[in-house]
Formats: sequence, structure tokens, C-alpha cells
Amino acid sequence: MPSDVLAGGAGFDLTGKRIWVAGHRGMVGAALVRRLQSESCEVLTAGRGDVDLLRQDQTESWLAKNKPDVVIVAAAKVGGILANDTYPADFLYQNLMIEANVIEASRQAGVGKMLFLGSSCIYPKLAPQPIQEDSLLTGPLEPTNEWYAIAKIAGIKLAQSYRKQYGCDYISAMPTNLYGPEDNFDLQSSHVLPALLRKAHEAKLRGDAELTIWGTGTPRREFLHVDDCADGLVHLLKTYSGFEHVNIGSGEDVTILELAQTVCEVVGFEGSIVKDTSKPDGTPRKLMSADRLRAMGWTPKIGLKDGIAQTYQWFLANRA
Ligand code: GFB
Repeated sequence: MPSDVLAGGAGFDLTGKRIWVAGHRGMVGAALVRRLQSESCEVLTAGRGDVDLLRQDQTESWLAKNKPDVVIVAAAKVGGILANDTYPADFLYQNLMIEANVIEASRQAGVGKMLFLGSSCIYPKLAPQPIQEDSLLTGPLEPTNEWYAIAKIAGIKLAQSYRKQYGCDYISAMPTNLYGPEDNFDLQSSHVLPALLRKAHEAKLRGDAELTIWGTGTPRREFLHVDDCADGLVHLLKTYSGFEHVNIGSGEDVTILELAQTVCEVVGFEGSIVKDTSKPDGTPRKLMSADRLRAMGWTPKIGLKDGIAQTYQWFLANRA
């Protein structure tokens, strides 16, 4: 067990704590709010009308007034490979502003514990697999998402610097590619899994013979259901207080073609899968080592096919 894991019963107790989930309308924030219902804590949320996290003055005022005990930074500008590649300024600027504003205002408001959420794209494009936490900053980033990655690396460094300079108990987690309820199903800006679910569903309804996937289908990706992610994050909050960030993943990956085949099975689309190689592949493989979090006693529960089936049901009920 890593030395900075809080020992057994002496972990961080959430009972009675006021926990602000910044970004509660996003997929991860919403999952965190659901997960925290089973803890004896008070969950605080704030919509964009209450506080615009891009504005320093608003963020500072909101935190000074509401004074949470714990802050989880799940607010971020996120998107799939095409959105990242098309809007580099938005991804860099907005993420830098959100994390800088929330972390500094948390310090000013005396927030005792902060959990910052990053992403597996922080690692070098050709990092050895499965990717260990100490691969950070050992090589060049994947160009399609380096803007988002730089912002998220800055967030990790902010948390570390506040721990070093001010002694704040600020920690960071790096979730892998996530999916689940409340995901973005817009075909231009979404990640691959919701995009394929929607494409397969619509192709089935139209009776199409083919479904088109972007790129070569050979890149490998790891997927984690967002409810597993939220559970892992709460586990981390309760048990971890350390300088290094911690990966949150399933420990298994598939090719994009295999993913598309599983999605088609779940949806019941029986046509063929064709490739649009004018679209980017992105990083060839992104499988994170799950060893550190497993050593802290946490493992995911939702298998990929079951998770896709559950997400498809959510899509049918809420978006289709
Ligand atoms: O999920 P995704 O957009 O992002 O794409 P990344 C993963 C892979 O799926 C790429 C392929 O190889 C895509 O070319 N793909 C196939 C598709 N069909 C589709 C489709 O219809 N839509 C999409 N979106 N992809 C993102 C980063 O990288 O991952 C972010 O850009 C972030 O910064 C996020 O880290 C988790 O996995 O390549």
C-alpha cells in the first residue's frame, strides 16, 4: 500500500461534511452527486446562473459565502477527439481558468480537502502501457488533445503546489475514458462510446446496411462506467492524502473496432462496420495501470458490455 494512503479507520470521514461538487450537471459531477447520496454528508451544487467558474470574482464570492469543507473539481470543458482538435483555445483557456479559480478560491475559503479531476490524455502519446502515474511529463503529448492535456497537467501541478506551499490536503485523480448516463451524444463533440451508441441506434431504425466509425478502428482505449468512477473517487477522498495523482480505470482495453462490434450487438444493429480514415485515430493506445488504486482496496464493478447496455437504456429513455 502506498505510504500516503490514510491508514484504515483513520481515513477522511465524510460524515457531516459539506461537499461542493463543482460541475454537477456534467456526466461525472452528476454521478458523484448520485454516489454521495449514500454518504452522511451534505452535497452542495451551483448552476452557471449562481457562479460562472470562468470568472475569478464570482468563484471567490461563491466559495467565501458557502464555505464547503470539501471541493471536488468535476467542472471542465470536455469533448471527444474532433472537438479537442477543433477548439484548442477553448479547451486550454476554459480549463485553466476553471481550475485556477476554484483551487485558489478554495484555499482562500479554508477548504480542508480538494479533489481535482484530470484525464488519461495527460500522459505522453507513446507512454509504456499500462501507463503508470510516474509517466507524467516523460514525453511528447498526443497532438489532437495536447491543449486539454496541458490544462489538466497544470491542474495537477496546482494541487501539488498548494500542498507543498500551503500544506493544503489537495489531491488529484486521473480517470480513464468514461461513459454512462448524462453523457454527450452529439456526434461532432462527443467521445467515441456515446457516438457509436447513437450511430448504431439510428442506423438500426433507418435499416442502414453500414455504420461508419472514425479512423482505422485499431486504436485501443480503456473504458470505465461513470458510476464506477464516482465510487472510485469517493474511495480516494476517504482514503488518500498524497502528492501524486492516482489513476482511475478498469485496467482493460479494447480496440475501437471491438468496441463498435459490442455496441452493435447491444443495440441490435446487424449491418457492417466501415471506416472513415479521413478522421484522426489519436493516440494508438491509452491503458492506464490500475495498480495504485487497487492497492488502496478499490476495484470497478460494472463490466463493459453491461455498462453499454445500461447506457443504451438511459439513452433510449432520455435522448433517443
Ligand atoms: O473518444 P474519442 O473521441 O477520444 O475517440 P480520445 C477515441 C477513438 O475512437 C479515436 C475513434 O480513435 C476516434 O477516431 N472513433 C471512431 C470515434 N468512431 C468515432 C466517433 O464516431 N466519434 C468519436 N468521437 N470517435 C479524447 C481526448 O481522446 O479522450 C480528450 O480528445 C479526453 O482530451 C478524452 O482525454 C477522454 O480517446 O482519442
